[in-house]
Amino acid sequence: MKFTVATAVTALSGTTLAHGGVTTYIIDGKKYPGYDSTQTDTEQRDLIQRTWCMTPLSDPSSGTITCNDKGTTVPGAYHASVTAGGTIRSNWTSVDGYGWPHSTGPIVAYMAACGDDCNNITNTASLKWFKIAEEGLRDNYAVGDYEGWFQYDLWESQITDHWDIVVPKDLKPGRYMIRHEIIMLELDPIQFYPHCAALEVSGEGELVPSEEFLVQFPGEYVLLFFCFHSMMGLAMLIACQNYTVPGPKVWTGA
Ligand SMILES: [Cu+2]
Repeated sequence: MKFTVATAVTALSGTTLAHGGVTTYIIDGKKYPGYDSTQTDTEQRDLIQRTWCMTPLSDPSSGTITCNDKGTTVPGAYHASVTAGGTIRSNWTSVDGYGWPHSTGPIVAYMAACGDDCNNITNTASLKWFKIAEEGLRDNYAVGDYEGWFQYDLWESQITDHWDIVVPKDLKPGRYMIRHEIIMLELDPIQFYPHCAALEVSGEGELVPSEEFLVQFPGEYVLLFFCFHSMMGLAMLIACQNYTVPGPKVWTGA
């Protein structure tokens, strides 16, 4: 039975053009359009999101793993205001306007302190990220069972078209980059979909994460451990009942 599920995963997701990303944010109730990766010839302006390419990324040691390719700011780039404790909604769609095209693998979100201005940062590899949210494999599912993943809920917007996360309520105010990422495990090689945007956090918080929570991209991900490297093939993924979401522990501020 489980083999049937895996075959279906491949059949659903195997089209080469089925890629996408975060196309809209809703932050503290306000809507922010994302970069349109289908319109690379026209100049886009006044976005919080950095530029990205619809071609998926498969090398976590590349500089593009941080904020996608090219991961640059557009003219007029600014910071979205959010209160610590406020909600950030990311809408995930394919570039052709349909729902998210993949089903299997985790979704994560990181933040990094920017200093004075996130949009002045050109070397995103220098940022120190802390994880604020993750959705891994649900209990009693194997890696190859697509219903075991929140990513499946996003697949073709069947169950939802967005992921809501909360900015840690005790986080010290300031300017922060947010990095959302879906990791797609059902094809070989696996694919990474990172997206960065600039935030201005307000509130009464006084905390920042300690060193043990901070990581850098590239650097944090290595295609090594069991159930992460899809070279093992879907049969191995199906057999694997445990999946640890890569990266550090989530920092809640508590
Ligand atoms: Cu894709």
